[in-house]
Amino acid sequence: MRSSVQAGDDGGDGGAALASYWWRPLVELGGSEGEAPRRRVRVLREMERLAAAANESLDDLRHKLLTYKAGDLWFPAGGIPKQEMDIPLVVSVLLIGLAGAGKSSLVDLMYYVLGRAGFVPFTSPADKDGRTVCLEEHNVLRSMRNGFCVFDSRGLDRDRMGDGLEEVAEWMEKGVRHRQPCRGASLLDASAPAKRFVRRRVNCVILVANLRELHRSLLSGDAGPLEATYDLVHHPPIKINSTEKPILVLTHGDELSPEERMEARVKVCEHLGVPDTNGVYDIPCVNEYGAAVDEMDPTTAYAVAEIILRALMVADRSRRPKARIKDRLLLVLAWAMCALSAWFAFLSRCCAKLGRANREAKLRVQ
Ligand SMILES: Nc1nc2c(ncn2[C@@H]2O[C@H](COP(=O)(O)OP(=O)(O)OP(=O)(O)O)[C@@H](O)[C@H]2O)c(=O)[nH]1
Ligand SMILES: [Mg+2]
Repeated sequence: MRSSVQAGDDGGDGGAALASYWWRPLVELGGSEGEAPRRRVRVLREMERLAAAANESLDDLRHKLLTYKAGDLWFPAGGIPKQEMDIPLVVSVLLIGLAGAGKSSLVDLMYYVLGRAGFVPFTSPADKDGRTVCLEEHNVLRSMRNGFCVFDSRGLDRDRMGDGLEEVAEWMEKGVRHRQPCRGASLLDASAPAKRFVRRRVNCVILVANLRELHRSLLSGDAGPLEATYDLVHHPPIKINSTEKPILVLTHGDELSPEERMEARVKVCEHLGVPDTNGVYDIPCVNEYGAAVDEMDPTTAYAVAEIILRALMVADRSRRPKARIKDRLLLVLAWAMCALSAWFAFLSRCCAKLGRANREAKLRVQ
Protein backbone atom coordinates (compact mmCIF):
# COMPACT_ATOMS: atom_id res chain seq x y z
CA MET A 1 0.00 0.00 0.00
CA ARG A 2 1.27 3.43 -0.91
CA SER A 3 0.71 5.94 1.84
CA SER A 4 2.67 8.83 0.43
CA VAL A 5 0.15 9.98 -2.14
CA GLN A 6 -0.04 13.75 -2.17
CA ALA A 7 -3.50 15.06 -1.51
CA GLY A 8 -4.87 16.26 -4.78
CA ASP A 9 -2.01 14.74 -6.75
CA ASP A 10 -3.31 13.19 -9.90
CA GLY A 11 -0.37 10.83 -10.05
CA GLY A 12 -1.05 10.34 -13.72
CA ASP A 13 -4.37 8.64 -13.01
CA GLY A 14 -6.92 11.41 -13.14
CA GLY A 15 -9.94 9.11 -12.76
CA ALA A 16 -8.69 7.44 -9.61
CA ALA A 17 -7.63 10.74 -8.07
CA LEU A 18 -11.01 12.24 -8.90
CA ALA A 19 -12.77 9.37 -7.13
CA SER A 20 -10.37 9.56 -4.17
CA TYR A 21 -10.80 13.29 -3.69
CA TRP A 22 -14.45 13.52 -4.70
CA TRP A 23 -15.16 16.49 -2.41
CA ARG A 24 -12.54 18.78 -4.00
CA PRO A 25 -14.88 20.29 -6.64
CA LEU A 26 -17.17 21.32 -3.79
CA VAL A 27 -14.27 23.11 -2.05
CA GLU A 28 -13.64 25.05 -5.24
CA LEU A 29 -17.29 26.05 -5.31
CA GLY A 30 -16.76 27.57 -1.88
CA GLY A 31 -18.81 24.92 -0.10
CA SER A 32 -21.27 27.49 1.12
CA GLU A 33 -24.35 26.74 -1.00
CA GLY A 34 -27.20 24.61 0.12
CA GLU A 35 -29.28 24.55 3.24
CA ALA A 36 -26.64 23.91 5.81
CA PRO A 37 -23.40 25.65 4.75
CA ARG A 38 -21.74 25.34 8.12
CA ARG A 39 -22.30 21.61 8.19
CA ARG A 40 -20.95 21.27 4.67
CA VAL A 41 -17.82 23.21 5.58
CA ARG A 42 -17.34 20.93 8.60
CA VAL A 43 -17.60 17.84 6.38
CA LEU A 44 -15.19 19.35 3.82
CA ARG A 45 -12.69 20.09 6.59
CA GLU A 46 -13.07 16.57 7.91
CA MET A 47 -12.38 15.11 4.45
CA GLU A 48 -9.29 17.30 4.11
CA ARG A 49 -8.14 16.19 7.58
CA LEU A 50 -8.43 12.53 6.55
CA ALA A 51 -6.61 13.18 3.27
CA ALA A 52 -3.77 14.98 5.07
CA ALA A 53 -3.55 12.32 7.78
CA ALA A 54 -3.48 9.58 5.12
CA ASN A 55 -0.55 11.34 3.57
CA GLU A 56 1.37 11.65 6.81
CA SER A 57 0.46 8.92 9.21
CA LEU A 58 -1.27 5.94 7.61
CA ASP A 59 1.73 3.72 8.25
CA ASP A 60 1.97 4.85 11.91
CA LEU A 61 -1.69 4.14 12.44
CA ARG A 62 -1.40 0.76 10.80
CA HIS A 63 1.56 -0.06 13.06
CA LYS A 64 -0.43 1.02 16.12
CA LEU A 65 -3.22 -1.40 15.17
CA LEU A 66 -0.81 -4.21 14.32
CA THR A 67 0.81 -4.00 17.75
CA TYR A 68 -2.39 -3.30 19.67
CA LYS A 69 -3.11 -5.29 22.83
CA ALA A 70 -6.50 -5.11 24.51
CA GLY A 71 -6.38 -2.32 27.07
CA ASP A 72 -3.60 -0.30 25.33
CA LEU A 73 -5.94 2.62 24.73
CA TRP A 74 -7.30 2.67 28.26
CA PHE A 75 -6.42 5.69 30.35
CA PRO A 76 -6.47 5.95 34.14
CA ALA A 77 -9.54 7.43 35.76
CA GLY A 78 -11.05 7.12 39.20
CA GLY A 79 -7.81 6.04 40.85
CA ILE A 80 -8.08 2.38 39.85
CA PRO A 81 -4.95 0.73 38.38
CA LYS A 82 -5.14 -1.04 35.02
CA GLN A 83 -4.66 -4.51 36.49
CA GLU A 84 -7.88 -4.04 38.46
CA MET A 85 -9.89 -3.28 35.31
CA ASP A 86 -11.91 -5.94 33.55
CA ILE A 87 -9.99 -6.13 30.23
CA PRO A 88 -10.57 -9.14 27.94
CA LEU A 89 -7.72 -10.75 25.98
CA VAL A 90 -9.41 -9.93 22.70
CA VAL A 91 -11.62 -6.90 22.05
CA SER A 92 -14.69 -7.69 19.89
CA VAL A 93 -16.14 -5.18 17.45
CA LEU A 94 -19.55 -6.00 15.95
CA LEU A 95 -20.72 -4.72 12.55
CA ILE A 96 -24.46 -4.26 12.23
CA GLY A 97 -26.75 -2.66 9.64
CA LEU A 98 -29.55 -3.27 7.20
CA ALA A 99 -29.31 -5.97 4.53
CA GLY A 100 -26.86 -5.16 1.72
CA ALA A 101 -25.40 -2.11 3.50
CA GLY A 102 -21.83 -3.31 2.87
CA LYS A 103 -20.75 -4.96 6.15
CA SER A 104 -19.01 -7.91 4.50
CA SER A 105 -17.41 -5.57 1.94
CA LEU A 106 -16.13 -3.42 4.79
CA VAL A 107 -14.56 -6.48 6.41
CA ASP A 108 -12.86 -7.25 3.10
CA LEU A 109 -11.62 -3.69 2.94
CA MET A 110 -10.20 -3.99 6.45
CA TYR A 111 -8.20 -7.02 5.31
CA TYR A 112 -6.92 -5.03 2.34
CA VAL A 113 -5.97 -2.01 4.38
CA LEU A 114 -4.54 -3.72 7.45
CA GLY A 115 -3.49 -7.18 6.48
CA ARG A 116 -1.94 -8.62 3.41
CA ALA A 117 -4.59 -9.05 0.76
CA GLY A 118 -4.66 -12.55 -0.68
CA PHE A 119 -6.06 -14.04 -3.85
CA VAL A 120 -8.90 -15.62 -1.91
CA PRO A 121 -11.38 -13.06 -0.53
CA PHE A 122 -12.22 -13.30 3.16
CA THR A 123 -15.95 -12.85 2.90
CA SER A 124 -18.32 -14.46 5.39
CA PRO A 125 -20.46 -17.52 4.51
CA ALA A 126 -23.33 -16.28 2.36
CA ASP A 127 -26.50 -17.68 0.81
CA LYS A 128 -27.27 -17.78 -2.92
CA ASP A 129 -28.25 -14.08 -2.83
CA GLY A 130 -24.90 -13.11 -1.33
CA ARG A 131 -26.38 -12.43 2.11
CA THR A 132 -24.35 -13.36 5.15
CA VAL A 133 -25.91 -16.29 7.00
CA CYS A 134 -24.09 -16.40 10.33
CA LEU A 135 -21.91 -14.33 12.59
CA GLU A 136 -18.33 -14.58 11.44
CA GLU A 137 -15.32 -13.66 13.55
CA HIS A 138 -12.55 -12.01 11.52
CA ASN A 139 -8.95 -11.53 12.53
CA VAL A 140 -8.46 -8.69 10.06
CA LEU A 141 -4.77 -8.29 10.92
CA ARG A 142 -4.13 -11.97 10.17
CA SER A 143 -1.77 -12.03 13.09
CA MET A 144 -1.55 -14.33 16.08
CA ARG A 145 -0.60 -11.37 18.26
CA ASN A 146 -3.89 -9.78 17.40
CA GLY A 147 -5.70 -7.95 20.21
CA PHE A 148 -9.06 -7.51 18.51
CA CYS A 149 -11.50 -9.20 16.16
CA VAL A 150 -14.34 -7.95 13.98
CA PHE A 151 -17.67 -9.77 13.79
CA ASP A 152 -19.62 -9.60 10.55
CA SER A 153 -23.38 -10.13 10.91
CA ARG A 154 -26.37 -10.70 8.64
CA GLY A 155 -28.14 -7.44 7.82
CA LEU A 156 -31.54 -6.75 9.32
CA ASP A 157 -34.61 -6.88 7.09
CA ARG A 158 -36.50 -3.62 6.92
CA ASP A 159 -39.87 -5.36 7.09
CA ARG A 160 -38.84 -7.40 10.16
CA MET A 161 -37.11 -4.69 12.18
CA GLY A 162 -38.68 -5.73 15.50
CA ASP A 163 -37.19 -9.18 15.13
CA GLY A 164 -33.84 -7.76 14.03
CA LEU A 165 -33.60 -5.32 16.94
CA GLU A 166 -34.40 -8.18 19.31
CA GLU A 167 -31.59 -10.25 17.82
CA VAL A 168 -29.13 -7.35 18.16
CA ALA A 169 -30.17 -6.96 21.82
CA GLU A 170 -29.48 -10.69 22.30
CA TRP A 171 -26.00 -10.36 20.78
CA MET A 172 -25.25 -7.45 23.10
CA GLU A 173 -26.55 -9.22 26.18
CA LYS A 174 -25.33 -12.78 25.67
CA GLY A 175 -22.30 -12.18 23.47
CA VAL A 176 -21.48 -13.40 19.97
CA ARG A 177 -19.81 -16.52 18.66
CA HIS A 178 -18.07 -17.45 15.42
CA ARG A 179 -20.44 -19.26 13.04
CA GLN A 180 -23.51 -18.52 15.20
CA PRO A 181 -26.49 -18.70 12.79
CA CYS A 182 -28.44 -15.48 12.32
CA ARG A 183 -32.22 -15.18 12.34
CA GLY A 184 -33.83 -15.23 8.93
CA ALA A 185 -31.10 -17.32 7.29
CA SER A 186 -32.25 -20.71 6.11
CA LEU A 187 -30.75 -23.58 8.09
CA LEU A 188 -29.50 -25.11 4.86
CA ASP A 189 -27.43 -22.00 4.23
CA ALA A 190 -26.17 -21.63 7.76
CA SER A 191 -23.19 -23.74 8.62
CA ALA A 192 -23.52 -26.08 11.61
CA PRO A 193 -23.37 -24.09 14.84
CA ALA A 194 -19.90 -24.53 16.23
CA LYS A 195 -20.41 -24.71 19.99
CA ARG A 196 -16.69 -24.96 20.61
CA PHE A 197 -15.97 -21.41 19.45
CA VAL A 198 -15.52 -18.88 22.22
CA ARG A 199 -18.48 -16.64 23.02
CA ARG A 200 -17.27 -13.05 23.15
CA ARG A 201 -18.79 -10.01 24.75
CA VAL A 202 -19.35 -7.16 22.27
CA ASN A 203 -17.09 -4.24 23.22
CA CYS A 204 -18.03 -1.83 20.44
CA VAL A 205 -20.61 -1.60 17.66
CA ILE A 206 -20.05 -0.15 14.19
CA LEU A 207 -23.20 0.66 12.27
CA VAL A 208 -22.96 0.37 8.49
CA ALA A 209 -25.56 2.20 6.37
CA ASN A 210 -26.07 2.55 2.63
CA LEU A 211 -25.84 6.30 1.89
CA ARG A 212 -27.32 5.92 -1.60
CA GLU A 213 -30.36 4.15 -0.21
CA LEU A 214 -30.79 6.77 2.53
CA HIS A 215 -30.45 9.54 -0.05
CA ARG A 216 -33.20 7.92 -2.14
CA SER A 217 -35.29 7.60 0.97
CA LEU A 218 -34.90 11.35 1.60
CA LEU A 219 -35.90 12.21 -1.95
CA SER A 220 -38.71 9.76 -2.55
CA GLY A 221 -40.56 10.21 0.72
CA ASP A 222 -40.31 6.46 1.43
CA ALA A 223 -39.05 6.93 4.97
CA GLY A 224 -38.54 3.16 5.50
CA PRO A 225 -34.72 2.92 5.26
CA LEU A 226 -34.24 6.17 7.21
CA GLU A 227 -36.57 5.09 9.98
CA ALA A 228 -35.05 1.63 10.20
CA THR A 229 -31.55 3.16 10.43
CA TYR A 230 -32.78 5.64 13.04
CA ASP A 231 -34.17 2.77 15.12
CA LEU A 232 -30.84 1.00 14.92
CA VAL A 233 -28.76 4.09 15.79
CA HIS A 234 -30.92 4.74 18.85
CA HIS A 235 -31.35 1.11 19.90
CA PRO A 236 -30.45 1.27 23.63
CA PRO A 237 -28.66 -2.14 23.84
CA ILE A 238 -25.95 -1.07 21.35
CA LYS A 239 -24.82 1.77 23.60
CA ILE A 240 -21.52 0.72 25.13
CA ASN A 241 -21.66 3.69 27.50
CA SER A 242 -24.17 6.46 27.99
CA THR A 243 -22.23 9.27 26.28
CA GLU A 244 -20.81 7.48 23.25
CA LYS A 245 -22.68 7.67 19.93
CA PRO A 246 -22.33 4.60 17.68
CA ILE A 247 -19.67 4.75 14.98
CA LEU A 248 -21.51 5.25 11.70
CA VAL A 249 -20.03 4.09 8.38
CA LEU A 250 -21.79 5.37 5.26
CA THR A 251 -21.17 3.18 2.21
CA HIS A 252 -22.17 3.36 -1.48
CA GLY A 253 -21.36 7.10 -1.56
CA ASP A 254 -19.39 6.46 -4.78
CA GLU A 255 -22.73 5.87 -6.53
CA LEU A 256 -23.77 9.49 -5.93
CA SER A 257 -22.48 12.68 -7.50
CA PRO A 258 -20.23 14.79 -5.19
CA GLU A 259 -23.06 17.26 -4.62
CA GLU A 260 -25.58 14.52 -3.80
CA ARG A 261 -23.05 12.74 -1.60
CA MET A 262 -22.39 15.83 0.49
CA GLU A 263 -26.07 16.73 0.74
CA ALA A 264 -27.00 13.15 1.66
CA ARG A 265 -24.40 12.95 4.43
CA VAL A 266 -25.41 16.25 5.98
CA LYS A 267 -29.14 15.53 5.83
CA VAL A 268 -28.88 11.90 6.91
CA CYS A 269 -26.76 12.81 9.95
CA GLU A 270 -29.22 15.56 10.84
CA HIS A 271 -32.13 13.16 10.50
CA LEU A 272 -30.41 10.46 12.56
CA GLY A 273 -29.42 12.94 15.27
CA VAL A 274 -25.69 12.19 15.05
CA PRO A 275 -22.77 14.60 14.52
CA ASP A 276 -21.89 14.87 10.83
CA THR A 277 -18.16 14.54 11.32
CA ASN A 278 -17.27 13.11 14.73
CA GLY A 279 -17.57 9.31 14.49
CA VAL A 280 -19.13 9.32 11.01
CA TYR A 281 -17.20 8.05 7.98
CA ASP A 282 -18.03 7.97 4.29
CA ILE A 283 -16.36 4.80 3.02
CA PRO A 284 -16.77 3.46 -0.51
CA CYS A 285 -16.15 -0.26 0.07
CA VAL A 286 -15.66 -1.10 -3.59
CA ASN A 287 -14.48 1.11 -6.45
CA GLU A 288 -16.20 1.74 -9.76
CA TYR A 289 -14.79 -1.55 -11.08
CA GLY A 290 -16.34 -3.53 -8.19
CA ALA A 291 -12.90 -4.17 -6.64
CA ALA A 292 -11.97 -3.31 -3.06
CA VAL A 293 -10.61 0.20 -2.65
CA ASP A 294 -6.89 -0.14 -2.08
CA GLU A 295 -3.85 2.09 -2.53
CA MET A 296 -5.72 4.11 -5.14
CA ASP A 297 -7.64 5.77 -2.34
CA PRO A 298 -5.41 6.58 0.66
CA THR A 299 -8.11 8.72 2.31
CA THR A 300 -10.45 5.74 2.49
CA ALA A 301 -7.62 3.49 3.67
CA TYR A 302 -6.83 5.91 6.48
CA ALA A 303 -10.49 6.29 7.38
CA VAL A 304 -10.84 2.48 7.66
CA ALA A 305 -7.84 2.31 10.00
CA GLU A 306 -9.20 5.23 12.05
CA ILE A 307 -12.61 3.56 12.37
CA ILE A 308 -10.95 0.54 13.95
CA LEU A 309 -8.82 2.71 16.23
CA ARG A 310 -11.91 4.61 17.34
CA ALA A 311 -13.76 1.35 18.01
CA LEU A 312 -10.85 0.10 20.13
CA MET A 313 -10.78 3.40 22.04
CA VAL A 314 -14.49 3.12 22.78
CA ALA A 315 -13.95 -0.46 23.93
CA ASP A 316 -10.94 0.33 26.13
CA ARG A 317 -12.47 3.43 27.67
CA SER A 318 -15.65 1.73 28.72
CA ARG A 319 -13.88 -0.82 30.92
CA ARG A 320 -15.28 -1.41 34.36
CA PRO A 321 -13.34 -2.39 37.48
CA LYS A 322 -13.16 -6.14 38.07
CA ALA A 323 -15.50 -7.42 40.75
CA ARG A 324 -13.40 -7.90 43.92
CA ILE A 325 -13.71 -10.95 46.21
CA LYS A 326 -15.24 -8.69 48.86
CA ASP A 327 -17.90 -7.52 46.38
CA ARG A 328 -18.62 -11.10 45.31
CA LEU A 329 -18.96 -12.20 48.96
CA LEU A 330 -21.33 -9.32 49.61
CA LEU A 331 -23.38 -10.36 46.59
CA VAL A 332 -23.56 -13.98 47.79
CA LEU A 333 -24.50 -12.77 51.28
CA ALA A 334 -27.23 -10.55 49.85
CA TRP A 335 -28.65 -13.48 47.88
CA ALA A 336 -28.47 -15.75 50.96
CA MET A 337 -30.33 -13.14 53.04
CA CYS A 338 -32.98 -12.84 50.34
CA ALA A 339 -33.41 -16.62 50.19
CA LEU A 340 -33.62 -16.80 54.00
CA SER A 341 -36.20 -14.03 54.24
CA ALA A 342 -38.27 -15.71 51.51
CA TRP A 343 -38.10 -18.98 53.46
CA PHE A 344 -39.26 -17.29 56.70
CA ALA A 345 -42.03 -15.49 54.85
CA PHE A 346 -43.19 -18.85 53.52
CA LEU A 347 -43.03 -20.45 57.00
CA SER A 348 -44.98 -17.61 58.63
CA ARG A 349 -47.65 -17.89 55.93
CA CYS A 350 -47.97 -21.64 56.52
CA CYS A 351 -48.15 -21.14 60.31
CA ALA A 352 -50.79 -18.45 59.90
CA LYS A 353 -52.87 -20.77 57.74
CA LEU A 354 -52.51 -23.64 60.21
CA GLY A 355 -53.47 -21.34 63.11
CA ARG A 356 -56.58 -20.13 61.26
CA ALA A 357 -57.62 -23.72 60.42
CA ASN A 358 -57.12 -24.72 64.06
CA ARG A 359 -59.24 -21.83 65.34
CA GLU A 360 -62.04 -22.64 62.92
CA ALA A 361 -61.97 -26.32 63.98
CA LYS A 362 -62.23 -25.30 67.66
CA LEU A 363 -65.15 -22.96 66.95
CA ARG A 364 -66.94 -25.74 65.11
CA VAL A 365 -66.51 -28.14 68.09
CA GLN A 366 -67.94 -25.55 70.52
N1 LIG B 1 -20.60 0.78 -5.25
C1 LIG B 1 -20.51 0.24 -4.06
N2 LIG B 1 -20.94 -1.00 -3.86
C2 LIG B 1 -20.84 -1.52 -2.62
C3 LIG B 1 -20.31 -0.79 -1.54
N3 LIG B 1 -20.36 -1.58 -0.42
C4 LIG B 1 -20.88 -2.74 -0.81
N4 LIG B 1 -21.19 -2.72 -2.13
C5 LIG B 1 -21.82 -3.78 -2.90
O1 LIG B 1 -23.12 -3.99 -2.31
C6 LIG B 1 -23.45 -5.36 -2.32
C7 LIG B 1 -23.80 -5.82 -0.90
O2 LIG B 1 -22.62 -5.71 -0.12
P1 LIG B 1 -22.34 -6.68 1.12
O3 LIG B 1 -21.01 -6.30 1.65
O4 LIG B 1 -22.58 -8.09 0.77
O5 LIG B 1 -23.49 -6.21 2.11
P2 LIG B 1 -23.82 -6.80 3.56
O6 LIG B 1 -24.13 -5.65 4.46
O7 LIG B 1 -22.75 -7.72 4.01
O8 LIG B 1 -25.15 -7.60 3.25
P3 LIG B 1 -25.84 -8.74 4.18
O9 LIG B 1 -24.83 -9.80 4.40
O10 LIG B 1 -27.02 -9.17 3.39
O11 LIG B 1 -26.25 -8.07 5.44
C8 LIG B 1 -22.26 -6.08 -2.93
O12 LIG B 1 -22.54 -6.30 -4.29
C9 LIG B 1 -21.11 -5.10 -2.79
O13 LIG B 1 -20.13 -5.23 -3.81
C10 LIG B 1 -19.87 0.56 -1.78
O14 LIG B 1 -19.42 1.29 -0.90
N5 LIG B 1 -20.00 1.00 -3.06
MG1 LIG C 1 -22.76 -9.66 4.54
